[in-house]
Amino acid sequence: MSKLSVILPFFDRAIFCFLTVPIPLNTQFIQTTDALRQEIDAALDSATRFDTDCPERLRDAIRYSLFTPGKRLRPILVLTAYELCQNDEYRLHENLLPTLSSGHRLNAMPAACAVEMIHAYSLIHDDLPAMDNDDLRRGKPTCHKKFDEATAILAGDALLALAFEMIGTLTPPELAGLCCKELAIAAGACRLVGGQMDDMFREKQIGKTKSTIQMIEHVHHRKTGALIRASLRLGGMISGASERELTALYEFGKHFGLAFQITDDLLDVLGEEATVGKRLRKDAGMEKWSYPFFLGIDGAKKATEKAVDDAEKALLVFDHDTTPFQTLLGLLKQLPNRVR
Ligand code: GRG
Repeated sequence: MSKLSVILPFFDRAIFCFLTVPIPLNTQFIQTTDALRQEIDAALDSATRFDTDCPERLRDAIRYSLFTPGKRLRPILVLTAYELCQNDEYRLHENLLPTLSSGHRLNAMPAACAVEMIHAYSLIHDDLPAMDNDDLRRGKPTCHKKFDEATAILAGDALLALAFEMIGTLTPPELAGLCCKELAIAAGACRLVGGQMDDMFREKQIGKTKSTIQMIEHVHHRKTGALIRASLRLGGMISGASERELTALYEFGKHFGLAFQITDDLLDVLGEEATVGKRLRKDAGMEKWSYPFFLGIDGAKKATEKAVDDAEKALLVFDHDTTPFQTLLGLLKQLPNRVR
Protein backbone atom coordinates (compact mmCIF):
# COMPACT_ATOMS: atom_id res chain seq x y z
CA MET A 1 0.00 0.00 0.00
CA SER A 2 1.18 3.48 -0.75
CA LYS A 3 -0.24 6.84 0.17
CA LEU A 4 1.13 8.58 -2.88
CA SER A 5 -0.82 10.85 -5.15
CA VAL A 6 -1.06 8.95 -8.40
CA ILE A 7 -2.80 9.13 -11.70
CA LEU A 8 -3.22 5.62 -12.98
CA PRO A 9 -2.60 5.80 -16.70
CA PHE A 10 -4.91 2.92 -17.50
CA PHE A 11 -8.59 3.74 -17.32
CA ASP A 12 -7.04 7.01 -16.33
CA ARG A 13 -8.07 7.37 -12.80
CA ALA A 14 -7.72 11.04 -13.48
CA ILE A 15 -8.44 11.76 -9.91
CA PHE A 16 -5.78 12.83 -7.57
CA CYS A 17 -5.92 10.59 -4.57
CA PHE A 18 -4.92 12.81 -1.74
CA LEU A 19 -2.51 11.78 0.91
CA THR A 20 -5.14 10.41 3.22
CA VAL A 21 -6.41 7.79 0.74
CA PRO A 22 -4.32 4.64 0.59
CA ILE A 23 -4.07 3.12 -2.86
CA PRO A 24 -2.48 -0.18 -3.84
CA LEU A 25 0.41 0.92 -6.01
CA ASN A 26 1.42 -1.72 -8.50
CA THR A 27 4.25 0.06 -10.23
CA GLN A 28 5.04 -2.89 -12.44
CA PHE A 29 1.44 -3.03 -13.69
CA ILE A 30 1.41 0.68 -14.52
CA GLN A 31 4.75 0.51 -16.27
CA THR A 32 3.78 -2.60 -18.22
CA THR A 33 0.54 -1.22 -19.60
CA ASP A 34 2.15 2.13 -20.42
CA ALA A 35 4.99 0.42 -22.27
CA LEU A 36 2.47 -1.69 -24.21
CA ARG A 37 0.48 1.40 -25.14
CA GLN A 38 3.60 3.11 -26.49
CA GLU A 39 4.55 0.05 -28.56
CA ILE A 40 1.00 -0.14 -29.94
CA ASP A 41 0.97 3.55 -30.86
CA ALA A 42 4.32 3.20 -32.66
CA ALA A 43 3.01 0.22 -34.67
CA LEU A 44 -0.26 2.03 -35.54
CA ASP A 45 1.79 5.02 -36.62
CA SER A 46 3.93 3.06 -39.04
CA ALA A 47 0.88 1.16 -40.38
CA THR A 48 -0.96 4.36 -41.31
CA ARG A 49 1.63 6.43 -43.18
CA PHE A 50 0.23 5.26 -46.56
CA ASP A 51 1.74 6.06 -49.94
CA THR A 52 0.76 8.99 -52.12
CA ASP A 53 -2.26 7.15 -53.59
CA CYS A 54 -4.07 7.68 -50.30
CA PRO A 55 -5.71 11.12 -50.38
CA GLU A 56 -4.30 13.38 -47.70
CA ARG A 57 -7.71 14.19 -46.19
CA LEU A 58 -8.51 10.49 -45.86
CA ARG A 59 -5.15 9.74 -44.24
CA ASP A 60 -5.63 12.66 -41.85
CA ALA A 61 -9.11 11.44 -40.87
CA ILE A 62 -7.85 7.88 -40.29
CA ARG A 63 -4.91 9.05 -38.19
CA TYR A 64 -7.03 11.61 -36.33
CA SER A 65 -9.46 8.89 -35.25
CA LEU A 66 -6.76 6.39 -34.36
CA PHE A 67 -4.60 8.78 -32.39
CA THR A 68 -7.14 10.69 -30.34
CA PRO A 69 -6.20 9.19 -27.00
CA GLY A 70 -7.91 5.85 -26.41
CA LYS A 71 -7.18 3.31 -23.71
CA ARG A 72 -5.89 0.74 -26.25
CA LEU A 73 -7.66 -1.92 -24.22
CA ARG A 74 -8.19 -4.43 -27.03
CA PRO A 75 -4.60 -4.42 -28.39
CA ILE A 76 -3.30 -4.64 -24.82
CA LEU A 77 -5.47 -7.75 -24.42
CA VAL A 78 -3.99 -9.27 -27.62
CA LEU A 79 -0.39 -8.71 -26.54
CA THR A 80 -0.96 -9.78 -22.95
CA ALA A 81 -2.82 -12.96 -23.93
CA TYR A 82 0.06 -13.74 -26.30
CA GLU A 83 2.57 -13.45 -23.46
CA LEU A 84 0.33 -15.27 -21.01
CA CYS A 85 0.28 -18.33 -23.25
CA GLN A 86 4.01 -18.13 -23.87
CA ASN A 87 4.59 -18.27 -20.14
CA ASP A 88 2.04 -20.87 -19.33
CA GLU A 89 3.30 -24.04 -17.73
CA TYR A 90 0.09 -25.90 -18.53
CA ARG A 91 0.87 -25.99 -22.24
CA LEU A 92 -0.52 -29.28 -23.49
CA HIS A 93 0.68 -31.20 -26.50
CA GLU A 94 -2.60 -30.66 -28.25
CA ASN A 95 -1.66 -27.67 -30.35
CA LEU A 96 -3.36 -27.84 -33.67
CA LEU A 97 -2.46 -24.34 -34.69
CA PRO A 98 0.76 -23.63 -36.51
CA THR A 99 2.63 -21.14 -34.42
CA LEU A 100 5.73 -19.10 -33.96
CA SER A 101 7.23 -21.46 -31.42
CA SER A 102 8.31 -18.80 -28.98
CA GLY A 103 9.13 -15.20 -29.12
CA HIS A 104 8.49 -11.61 -28.46
CA ARG A 105 5.05 -10.03 -28.23
CA LEU A 106 5.84 -8.06 -31.40
CA ASN A 107 4.83 -11.29 -33.16
CA ALA A 108 1.26 -10.49 -32.13
CA MET A 109 1.45 -6.77 -33.01
CA PRO A 110 -0.31 -7.07 -36.41
CA ALA A 111 -3.33 -8.55 -34.62
CA ALA A 112 -3.10 -5.90 -31.89
CA CYS A 113 -3.19 -3.15 -34.54
CA ALA A 114 -6.01 -4.92 -36.38
CA VAL A 115 -8.37 -5.02 -33.37
CA GLU A 116 -7.72 -1.35 -32.60
CA MET A 117 -8.45 -0.50 -36.24
CA ILE A 118 -11.75 -2.38 -36.14
CA HIS A 119 -12.57 -0.66 -32.86
CA ALA A 120 -11.70 2.79 -34.29
CA TYR A 121 -13.82 2.15 -37.41
CA SER A 122 -16.77 1.07 -35.27
CA LEU A 123 -16.51 4.21 -33.13
CA ILE A 124 -16.34 6.49 -36.21
CA HIS A 125 -19.44 4.88 -37.69
CA ASP A 126 -21.24 4.68 -34.33
CA ASP A 127 -20.83 8.47 -33.95
CA LEU A 128 -22.35 9.27 -37.35
CA PRO A 129 -25.66 11.17 -37.57
CA ALA A 130 -27.40 8.02 -38.86
CA MET A 131 -26.38 6.15 -35.70
CA ASP A 132 -25.65 7.85 -32.37
CA ASN A 133 -25.10 11.33 -33.81
CA ASP A 134 -22.35 12.30 -31.40
CA ASP A 135 -20.14 15.39 -31.42
CA LEU A 136 -17.52 14.25 -28.95
CA ARG A 137 -15.30 11.15 -28.83
CA ARG A 138 -12.23 10.67 -26.65
CA GLY A 139 -12.56 14.31 -25.61
CA LYS A 140 -12.27 15.61 -29.19
CA PRO A 141 -14.74 16.38 -32.02
CA THR A 142 -15.94 13.17 -33.66
CA CYS A 143 -14.49 12.31 -37.07
CA HIS A 144 -17.49 13.59 -39.04
CA LYS A 145 -17.48 16.85 -37.06
CA LYS A 146 -13.76 17.41 -37.55
CA PHE A 147 -13.87 16.45 -41.23
CA ASP A 148 -17.24 15.69 -42.85
CA GLU A 149 -19.66 12.80 -43.00
CA ALA A 150 -18.44 11.28 -46.27
CA THR A 151 -14.82 11.40 -45.13
CA ALA A 152 -15.75 9.79 -41.81
CA ILE A 153 -17.57 6.93 -43.55
CA LEU A 154 -14.61 6.36 -45.86
CA ALA A 155 -12.08 6.56 -43.02
CA GLY A 156 -14.05 3.82 -41.22
CA ASP A 157 -14.21 1.72 -44.39
CA ALA A 158 -10.44 2.07 -44.92
CA LEU A 159 -9.70 1.10 -41.30
CA LEU A 160 -11.83 -2.02 -41.64
CA ALA A 161 -9.88 -3.09 -44.75
CA LEU A 162 -6.54 -2.17 -43.20
CA ALA A 163 -7.28 -4.37 -40.19
CA PHE A 164 -7.43 -7.43 -42.42
CA GLU A 165 -4.32 -6.33 -44.32
CA MET A 166 -2.53 -6.30 -40.96
CA ILE A 167 -3.81 -9.76 -39.97
CA GLY A 168 -2.70 -11.01 -43.38
CA THR A 169 0.93 -10.25 -42.50
CA LEU A 170 0.96 -12.88 -39.74
CA THR A 171 3.08 -15.92 -40.47
CA PRO A 172 2.77 -18.74 -41.26
CA PRO A 173 -0.06 -18.09 -43.76
CA GLU A 174 -2.23 -20.80 -42.20
CA LEU A 175 -2.16 -18.92 -38.89
CA ALA A 176 -2.97 -15.68 -40.73
CA GLY A 177 -5.99 -17.41 -42.28
CA LEU A 178 -7.29 -18.69 -38.95
CA CYS A 179 -6.81 -15.29 -37.29
CA CYS A 180 -8.48 -13.57 -40.22
CA LYS A 181 -11.54 -15.79 -39.79
CA GLU A 182 -11.61 -15.22 -36.02
CA LEU A 183 -11.58 -11.45 -36.49
CA ALA A 184 -14.05 -11.47 -39.38
CA ILE A 185 -16.57 -13.41 -37.29
CA ALA A 186 -16.15 -11.05 -34.32
CA ALA A 187 -16.58 -7.96 -36.52
CA GLY A 188 -19.39 -9.35 -38.65
CA ALA A 189 -23.15 -9.63 -38.98
CA CYS A 190 -23.66 -12.05 -36.07
CA ARG A 191 -21.37 -10.18 -33.64
CA LEU A 192 -20.25 -6.52 -33.68
CA VAL A 193 -22.42 -5.28 -36.53
CA GLY A 194 -25.40 -7.46 -35.55
CA GLY A 195 -25.18 -6.30 -31.93
CA GLN A 196 -25.11 -2.69 -33.08
CA MET A 197 -28.12 -3.30 -35.35
CA ASP A 198 -30.16 -4.85 -32.54
CA ASP A 199 -29.11 -2.12 -30.13
CA MET A 200 -30.40 0.51 -32.53
CA PHE A 201 -33.64 -1.11 -33.62
CA ARG A 202 -34.77 -3.94 -31.39
CA GLU A 203 -35.60 -1.83 -28.37
CA LYS A 204 -37.79 0.35 -30.58
CA GLN A 205 -39.54 -2.74 -31.94
CA ILE A 206 -40.04 -4.46 -28.60
CA GLY A 207 -40.41 -1.42 -26.37
CA LYS A 208 -38.28 -0.94 -23.31
CA THR A 209 -40.90 -2.16 -20.86
CA LYS A 210 -41.14 -5.56 -22.57
CA SER A 211 -37.36 -5.92 -22.81
CA THR A 212 -35.46 -8.23 -20.53
CA ILE A 213 -31.98 -8.25 -19.08
CA GLN A 214 -31.24 -11.32 -21.23
CA MET A 215 -31.97 -9.28 -24.36
CA ILE A 216 -29.59 -6.48 -23.42
CA GLU A 217 -26.96 -9.07 -22.47
CA HIS A 218 -27.31 -10.71 -25.88
CA VAL A 219 -26.80 -7.33 -27.58
CA HIS A 220 -23.68 -6.48 -25.61
CA HIS A 221 -22.24 -10.00 -25.87
CA ARG A 222 -22.01 -9.23 -29.58
CA LYS A 223 -21.61 -5.44 -29.80
CA THR A 224 -18.94 -4.93 -27.11
CA GLY A 225 -17.98 -8.45 -26.02
CA ALA A 226 -17.12 -10.08 -29.35
CA LEU A 227 -14.10 -7.91 -30.11
CA ILE A 228 -12.83 -8.21 -26.54
CA ARG A 229 -13.11 -12.02 -26.66
CA ALA A 230 -11.51 -12.13 -30.11
CA SER A 231 -8.63 -9.93 -28.93
CA LEU A 232 -7.78 -12.41 -26.18
CA ARG A 233 -8.18 -15.44 -28.40
CA LEU A 234 -6.07 -13.91 -31.21
CA GLY A 235 -3.21 -13.35 -28.75
CA GLY A 236 -3.56 -16.96 -27.63
CA MET A 237 -3.77 -18.34 -31.16
CA ILE A 238 -0.62 -16.51 -32.27
CA SER A 239 1.13 -17.85 -29.19
CA GLY A 240 0.12 -21.41 -30.08
CA ALA A 241 -2.21 -21.79 -27.11
CA SER A 242 -3.91 -25.10 -26.40
CA GLU A 243 -7.68 -25.52 -26.79
CA ARG A 244 -7.95 -25.45 -23.01
CA GLU A 245 -6.16 -22.10 -22.88
CA LEU A 246 -8.24 -20.67 -25.73
CA THR A 247 -11.41 -21.70 -23.93
CA ALA A 248 -10.17 -20.06 -20.73
CA LEU A 249 -9.36 -16.86 -22.66
CA TYR A 250 -12.85 -16.91 -24.17
CA GLU A 251 -14.45 -17.34 -20.73
CA PHE A 252 -12.28 -14.61 -19.24
CA GLY A 253 -13.18 -12.32 -22.15
CA LYS A 254 -16.88 -13.10 -21.78
CA HIS A 255 -17.00 -11.97 -18.14
CA PHE A 256 -14.48 -9.16 -18.67
CA GLY A 257 -16.57 -7.83 -21.57
CA LEU A 258 -19.72 -7.94 -19.45
CA ALA A 259 -18.05 -6.05 -16.59
CA PHE A 260 -16.68 -3.56 -19.13
CA GLN A 261 -20.13 -2.93 -20.59
CA ILE A 262 -21.90 -2.60 -17.24
CA THR A 263 -19.28 -0.11 -16.06
CA ASP A 264 -19.69 1.75 -19.37
CA ASP A 265 -23.42 2.05 -18.65
CA LEU A 266 -22.68 3.15 -15.08
CA LEU A 267 -20.29 5.81 -16.40
CA ASP A 268 -23.11 7.08 -18.60
CA VAL A 269 -25.14 7.74 -15.45
CA LEU A 270 -22.47 8.61 -12.89
CA GLY A 271 -19.45 9.76 -14.92
CA GLU A 272 -18.03 13.20 -15.66
CA GLU A 273 -18.28 14.20 -19.32
CA ALA A 274 -14.88 15.97 -19.23
CA THR A 275 -13.19 12.81 -17.95
CA VAL A 276 -15.06 10.21 -20.00
CA GLY A 277 -14.53 12.31 -23.14
CA LYS A 278 -17.94 11.72 -24.71
CA ARG A 279 -21.53 12.86 -24.33
CA LEU A 280 -23.14 11.22 -21.29
CA ARG A 281 -26.70 10.62 -19.98
CA LYS A 282 -27.53 9.35 -23.47
CA ASP A 283 -29.11 6.18 -22.16
CA ALA A 284 -31.65 8.15 -20.15
CA GLY A 285 -32.24 10.84 -22.77
CA MET A 286 -32.74 8.42 -25.66
CA GLU A 287 -34.59 5.81 -23.61
CA LYS A 288 -31.93 3.26 -24.42
CA TRP A 289 -31.41 -0.11 -22.86
CA SER A 290 -28.87 -0.06 -20.08
CA TYR A 291 -27.87 -2.15 -17.08
CA PRO A 292 -28.76 0.60 -14.56
CA PHE A 293 -32.23 0.78 -16.16
CA PHE A 294 -32.81 -2.92 -15.51
CA LEU A 295 -30.86 -3.41 -12.29
CA GLY A 296 -30.62 0.03 -10.66
CA ILE A 297 -27.25 1.57 -9.77
CA ASP A 298 -26.53 -0.77 -6.86
CA GLY A 299 -27.69 -3.82 -8.81
CA ALA A 300 -25.44 -2.86 -11.72
CA LYS A 301 -22.50 -2.44 -9.35
CA LYS A 302 -23.18 -5.90 -7.87
CA ALA A 303 -23.42 -7.39 -11.36
CA THR A 304 -20.03 -5.84 -12.16
CA GLU A 305 -18.52 -7.46 -9.06
CA LYS A 306 -19.93 -10.84 -10.04
CA ALA A 307 -18.60 -10.55 -13.60
CA VAL A 308 -15.17 -9.58 -12.24
CA ASP A 309 -15.19 -12.62 -9.92
CA ASP A 310 -16.24 -14.94 -12.75
CA ALA A 311 -13.51 -13.54 -15.02
CA GLU A 312 -10.89 -14.06 -12.31
CA LYS A 313 -11.97 -17.71 -11.92
CA ALA A 314 -11.56 -18.26 -15.67
CA LEU A 315 -7.95 -17.09 -15.44
CA LEU A 316 -7.02 -19.74 -12.89
CA VAL A 317 -6.07 -22.12 -15.68
CA PHE A 318 -2.92 -20.03 -16.14
CA ASP A 319 0.21 -19.73 -14.08
CA HIS A 320 -0.50 -16.76 -11.83
CA ASP A 321 3.10 -15.95 -11.11
CA THR A 322 3.82 -14.14 -14.36
CA THR A 323 3.69 -10.52 -15.50
CA PRO A 324 0.99 -11.07 -18.16
CA PHE A 325 -1.27 -12.82 -15.63
CA GLN A 326 -0.87 -9.93 -13.21
CA THR A 327 -1.49 -7.44 -16.02
CA LEU A 328 -4.77 -9.10 -17.01
CA LEU A 329 -5.82 -9.36 -13.38
CA GLY A 330 -4.87 -5.71 -12.83
CA LEU A 331 -6.97 -4.59 -15.79
CA LEU A 332 -9.88 -6.66 -14.55
CA LYS A 333 -9.69 -5.37 -10.98
CA GLN A 334 -9.63 -1.76 -12.16
CA LEU A 335 -12.89 -2.10 -14.08
CA PRO A 336 -15.21 -1.25 -11.17
CA ASN A 337 -13.19 1.94 -10.56
CA ARG A 338 -12.82 3.12 -14.13
CA VAL A 339 -13.64 6.75 -14.72
CA ARG A 340 -13.36 6.67 -18.51
C1 GRG B 1 -20.94 0.98 -35.98
C2 GRG B 1 -20.40 -1.38 -36.70
C3 GRG B 1 -20.59 -0.41 -35.64
C4 GRG B 1 -20.43 -0.82 -34.36
C5 GRG B 1 -20.45 0.09 -33.21
C6 GRG B 1 -18.44 -0.41 -30.45
C7 GRG B 1 -19.75 0.06 -30.90
C8 GRG B 1 -20.45 -0.71 -31.95
C9 GRG B 1 -20.31 1.19 -30.44
C10 GRG B 1 -19.65 2.06 -29.44
C11 GRG B 1 -20.69 2.54 -28.51
C12 GRG B 1 -20.40 2.17 -27.12
C13 GRG B 1 -20.36 3.29 -26.18
C14 GRG B 1 -20.24 0.90 -26.76
C15 GRG B 1 -20.04 0.48 -25.39
C16 GRG B 1 -18.64 0.13 -24.96
C17 GRG B 1 -17.57 0.59 -25.82
C18 GRG B 1 -17.27 -0.24 -26.97
C19 GRG B 1 -16.94 1.71 -25.50
C20 GRG B 1 -15.83 2.26 -26.22
O1 GRG B 1 -14.65 1.52 -25.99
P1 GRG B 1 -13.45 2.05 -25.09
O2 GRG B 1 -13.98 2.53 -23.78
O3 GRG B 1 -12.98 3.32 -25.93
O4 GRG B 1 -12.40 1.01 -25.05
P2 GRG B 1 -11.53 3.98 -26.10
O5 GRG B 1 -11.84 5.38 -26.56
O6 GRG B 1 -10.80 3.97 -24.80
O7 GRG B 1 -10.82 3.17 -27.14
